Amino acid sequence: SGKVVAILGATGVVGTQMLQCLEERNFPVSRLVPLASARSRGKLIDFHGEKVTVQEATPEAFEGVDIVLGAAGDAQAKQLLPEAAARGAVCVDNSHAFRLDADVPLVVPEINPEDIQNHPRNIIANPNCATIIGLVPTWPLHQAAGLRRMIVSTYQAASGAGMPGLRELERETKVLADGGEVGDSDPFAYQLAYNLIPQIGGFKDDGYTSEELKMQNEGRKIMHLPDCRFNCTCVRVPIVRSHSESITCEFDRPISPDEAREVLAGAPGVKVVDDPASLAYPMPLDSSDQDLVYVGRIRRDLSAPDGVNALTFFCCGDQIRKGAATNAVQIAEYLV
Ligand code: 11C
Repeated sequence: SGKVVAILGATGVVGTQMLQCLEERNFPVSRLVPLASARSRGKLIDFHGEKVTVQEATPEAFEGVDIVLGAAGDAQAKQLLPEAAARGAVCVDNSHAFRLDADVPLVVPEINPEDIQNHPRNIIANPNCATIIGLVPTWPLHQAAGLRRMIVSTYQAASGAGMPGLRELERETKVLADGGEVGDSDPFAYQLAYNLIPQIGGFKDDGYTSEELKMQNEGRKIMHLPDCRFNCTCVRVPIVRSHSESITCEFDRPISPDEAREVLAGAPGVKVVDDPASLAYPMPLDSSDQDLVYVGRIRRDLSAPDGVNALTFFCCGDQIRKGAATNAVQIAEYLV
């Protein structure tokens, strides 16, 4: 017997991917309840070969629902998920709204699945996509050598900003190919095509953006490493999907690139693509529409004071899949 599963934000980039992940992974769904804003009410979506009608997301729509997969924004999540939880549903939420609340677990199943069990508010949070993609390969290295510090630069795809971001990159690319002018670049602050934008989210303390602080604050909570030090720079790049990250990790103990490759080869959720001789390294085109995080370019950090306790690597992962939908469905699998 399956579960009644609602998707809040079923028509967006992440919601659509959640539906596909539920199908692919044969999640036991007895009834699907796709929910969206009033604008999308009545739309038909395909699920396991049948048409299902999108309903307006109201508190009453969660009656009888067992599991909610949240793919809406912070405001909608804050307003509606407590209503769902009060009606007995367990919510796996992809928004930022609850991630740092002490009584809400924040989970990457490859890292801290044991945290799923304790969800007193019936809400479990899915981390930010750039956090998940960076931590999946970092965690097994931490287990091997003890993580002390992470320095991260991200290269984040347009679709990280949802359907509007995806459509805007497509529009700009076409306009420029036709010799036109881009004009306003909503939802981005500047033209993204043929450009890079070193700002994701709003500016906060010390000149860091909200996206950059998510890596630190969510990373510490997920890995249970409250003293781990982070320095992150997040950059939007004109890529359709799959976020990439250049990561330098400093450890308590020595770890060589060969040892790291061996550890990562046996780690869940990771695919090692690391053979410079044959020009094999992770690229976002290759990791798009895949659930694994690709990792390569693994090498010593030549700038590390002791020379042996730090590594640098490059990773790419589909932020709509592992960075959002797949991770949420994996958490839901633990609930059943
Ligand atoms: C981006 N990571 O690529 C962001 C989007 O906290 O879930 C997701 C923001 C979040 O723009």
